[in-house]
Amino acid sequence: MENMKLSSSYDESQIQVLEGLEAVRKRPGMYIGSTSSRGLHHLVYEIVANSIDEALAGRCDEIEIIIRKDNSVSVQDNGGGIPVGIHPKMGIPTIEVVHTVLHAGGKFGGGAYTVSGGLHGVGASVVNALSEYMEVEVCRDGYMYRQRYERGKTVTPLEMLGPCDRKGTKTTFKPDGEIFEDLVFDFDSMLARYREMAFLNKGVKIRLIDERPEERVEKNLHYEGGIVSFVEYMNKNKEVLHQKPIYIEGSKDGSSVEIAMQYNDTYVENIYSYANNIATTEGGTHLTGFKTAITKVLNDYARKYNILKENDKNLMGEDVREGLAAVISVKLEEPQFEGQTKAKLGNSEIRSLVESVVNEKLADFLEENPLISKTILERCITAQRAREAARKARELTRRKSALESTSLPGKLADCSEKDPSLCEIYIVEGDSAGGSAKQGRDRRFQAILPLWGKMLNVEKARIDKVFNNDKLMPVITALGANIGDDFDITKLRYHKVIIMADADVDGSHIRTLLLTFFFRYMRPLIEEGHVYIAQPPLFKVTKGKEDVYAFNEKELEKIFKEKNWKKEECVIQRYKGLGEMNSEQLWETTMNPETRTILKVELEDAVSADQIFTILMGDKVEPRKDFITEHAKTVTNLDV
Ligand code: 28F
Repeated sequence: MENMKLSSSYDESQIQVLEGLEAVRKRPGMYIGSTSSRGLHHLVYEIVANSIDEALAGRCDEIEIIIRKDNSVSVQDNGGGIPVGIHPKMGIPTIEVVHTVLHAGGKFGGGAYTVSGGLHGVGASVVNALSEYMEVEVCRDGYMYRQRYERGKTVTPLEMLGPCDRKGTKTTFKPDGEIFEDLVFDFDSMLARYREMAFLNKGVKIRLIDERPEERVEKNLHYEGGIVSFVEYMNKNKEVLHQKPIYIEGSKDGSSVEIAMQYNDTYVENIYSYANNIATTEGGTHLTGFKTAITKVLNDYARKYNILKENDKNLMGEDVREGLAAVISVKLEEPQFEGQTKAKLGNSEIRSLVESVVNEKLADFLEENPLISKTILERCITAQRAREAARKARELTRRKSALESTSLPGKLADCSEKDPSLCEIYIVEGDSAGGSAKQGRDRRFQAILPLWGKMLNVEKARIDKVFNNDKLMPVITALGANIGDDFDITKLRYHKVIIMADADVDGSHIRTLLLTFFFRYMRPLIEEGHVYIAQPPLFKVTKGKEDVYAFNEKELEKIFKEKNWKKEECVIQRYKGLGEMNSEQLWETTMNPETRTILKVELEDAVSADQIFTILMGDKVEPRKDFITEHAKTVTNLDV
């Protein structure tokens, strides 16, 4: 009888299994967000998350991720190994349940097993369903086992391969070309991701290997300092106000919080928050608790020691966060993720936990380190004064614009269309290019803003300087969405903001400065994909009556080959700047949506973007030299 029951429940669950994974293949977006490059990378993340769970359970300290030549990926850990015994409810090996039953982790592991969890917490079965094949090898209890699946279906029963003296799990999978739009893994974004993982899980050694290039690349990511190392890494090209990051931790009722923070001499606030190792880019209760508490603690200290005098106003949040690099990592049993992208922590108990831990321990730190406290508070007070100055500058601009008949900048040649989603603005450096752009554009939906005057390096300036800068103010008013904390993307007047500059050193300088400005003061503009770089051609090739344009030397060669033209029979013109093109040529090559190429500026990873802008625009010369030399190398390699 008992046997009968077992086998009948086996059948039922098998049917359920197939339906489950079929559903994943039918609607992959529901489980991994999308089938774009992002979804593809999410597969690896889901598998690595299982290894991280093993690390959190104290059974694993090494994880290796290998990208193979055929774009399959292997992930291996030295954890306990996925159990292989027959699952009491399902009547098949547990490892098979884990890989073929949807939500196996939550359903069968008691729910609380995972704390690292992927964005959607769906695990190995989803990755399996979306893979051409998956092979899992487990070492445990002295033996090695293996099982293979294809598109979610078991194709070989669990095999026992022989004795094995290690422990752990190795999963190899190849994402399914029938599902994903893009099958190529991006090493740099994976490096950033797993470096972050290594910071958040101190002591865990993550090795990331790329076998695709001729010379394989191997990165070892291992930080005994955890999030303290993370903050040091964030500040590595910056001058810091105190040598060691401040580290605070505490826990209560099964939840824990860890914070590392260090001030640098820039005006930028960089706070990264995580819940169960998941980046909470929309913030949440842990971040709110942290912000409230540091503002209170610093004000209390400043009052107590008379750094703020009786008639002085309290420091505001933005004053105490200027130049602050910080990481907040909380771990909790039942995280509630809210918000548009489910990247905002909602648990209210975490707010009070973070607040009380920071209130107590940051206050202790300040009392014990009076010199550091003094440096930090002086800096906060300078920030407070600058904020006051900025407010005055802003009021002045508001008053000024109220006097003028229109608040739009005089140099702007606006378009007639009023629906922002159809409008484009070209930001053009200089006079002559601005002129041809104005003549060449389609004035129905293309606006032109020529830039004038001295550019401000925003990396070295506070917001009050930005409001006083003749070059940036027109950009701010033309876009119509304000800046900094007041930035409001719903007010944006053009959904495509296109930077158009020459392909030379000056052009690249203006591009970098504008991008830095957008990154520091209008970040959502970049994050939501509104910023583009125009690609004017470098060459014009003329043969008889035919003109062809090329964006670089490679393309030039391609034209000769494809058209079967001899160089001697052609006129090759090399454009030194946009100004050399007449308005028709500019329209045809760079502005006509039918024929132009524009590059969308994308922000894959905020930590490295921050570092690159600091390197390019900051004070330290050495890192800039290193960066430029390194990139010069890449360029030579490309040319070879
Ligand atoms: C390369 C990917 O997936 N590693 C994993 C384990 C270890 C255990 C486990 C995994 C039990 C009932 C769910 C071992 N010993 N790497 C991995 N290592 N899963 S996944 O258990 C799974 C749960 O259903 C494990 C004791 N307990 C758990």
